[in-house]
Amino acid sequence: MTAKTPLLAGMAATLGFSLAISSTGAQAATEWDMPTPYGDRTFHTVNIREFADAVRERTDGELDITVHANGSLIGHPEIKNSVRRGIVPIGELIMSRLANENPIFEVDSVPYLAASYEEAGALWDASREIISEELGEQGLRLLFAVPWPPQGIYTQQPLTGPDDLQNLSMRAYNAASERLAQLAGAVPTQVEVPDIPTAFSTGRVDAMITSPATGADTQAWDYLSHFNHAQLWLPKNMVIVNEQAFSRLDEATREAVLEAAAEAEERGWAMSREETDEALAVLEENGIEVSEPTPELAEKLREIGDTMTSEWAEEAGEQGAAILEAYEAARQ
Ligand code: PCA
Repeated sequence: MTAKTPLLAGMAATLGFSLAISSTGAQAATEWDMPTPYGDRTFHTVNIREFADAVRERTDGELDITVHANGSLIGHPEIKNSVRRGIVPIGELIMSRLANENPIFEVDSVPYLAASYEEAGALWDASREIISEELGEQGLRLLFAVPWPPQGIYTQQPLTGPDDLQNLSMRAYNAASERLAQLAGAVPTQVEVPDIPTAFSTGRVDAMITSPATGADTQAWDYLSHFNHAQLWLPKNMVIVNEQAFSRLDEATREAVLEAAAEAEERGWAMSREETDEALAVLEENGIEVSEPTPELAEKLREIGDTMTSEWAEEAGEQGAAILEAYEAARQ
C-alpha cells in the first residue's frame, strides 16, 4: 500500500514526477516517467529499459523509471521542452532535432563527417562537453547518447545514380536529412517514425532516409524494395534529465543514475553496431535489395556532403570550429 502525502505530491506534481511514500513511512520511492519517440522494437528502447532496470536495482527501487515508448506520452517535438519545464523529469530524443537552437546539436548528421562507428566515437568525444554545456545552460543534464546505425536511402526503384532521386517525395527526420534530400533534387517531408507506415501507404512519401534498424522496425518491405547502404552519418539519441529533478535525488541515487547511464552508453554503442548487420540481414530476408552506392551516386553524395560540411561550419561558428579541431586531433 502506498499513499502520497499531499505536500510532497504537490511539489512533485509541479516537477512532473510522483513521489510515493509507503504507508509505514519507512521507504520513499520516486517515480519518473520517461518518454521516447521510438517504438518497443528499437534497440534504443530496449537499452533505455535496461537503464531503468539498472537504476531500480541499484537504488533498491527508490527510483522507479517507467519508459513510455512510441511518442505515447509526449510527442517527439515536445520532449525536450517537457523535460526542460519539468513536465517530465527525463526523456529521450534525437540530438539533431535541436539543430534549430544551435547547429552543434547536429554535428553528428553532417554527411561523411563521421560515417563509421570509430569516427562517430571520436566526434562524440570531441563534442560531448560543449553539447553538455549548452544543455546545462537550459537546466538540462545530458546523461548519455547512443548512435543509430549508419543512415542510408530506401526507395521503391533501384537507385543507380543521382538522377533516380529527382523529384522523389523523401521522408526526412531532421534538418540534415531534409537538406540532403533537397540537394539531391528530391522533395523532403518530415515524418516521425510511428507515422512512417501510414505516410507510405497513403502515398505521402515514396522514399526515406534512415537506418537499417528503423527500416527493419517499421517493416520497410511492406512499401519499399531497395536499401542503399550509403552510410551517410550516425545520428545520436540522447537521454536528458531535468537538473532540478536530478538534484532532488539523494546523493547515492544520483550516483546510481550516473553509473547506470555510463553503462547504458557503452552497452548502447555495442548494441548499435550489432544492430547494423542484424537489421541488414532482416531487410534482405524480407526481400529488400541491399546495395552500396554506384560510383555516380557516391560522387554526388560526397559533393552534397562537402556542401553541407561548409554550410554547417559557417553556421556553427566558433563552437563548430572548436569541435572540428578536437575531432581532427582525436583522429590523428
Ligand atoms: N531512425 C530514426 C532516426 C535515425 C534512424 O536511424 C528515424 O528514422 O527517425
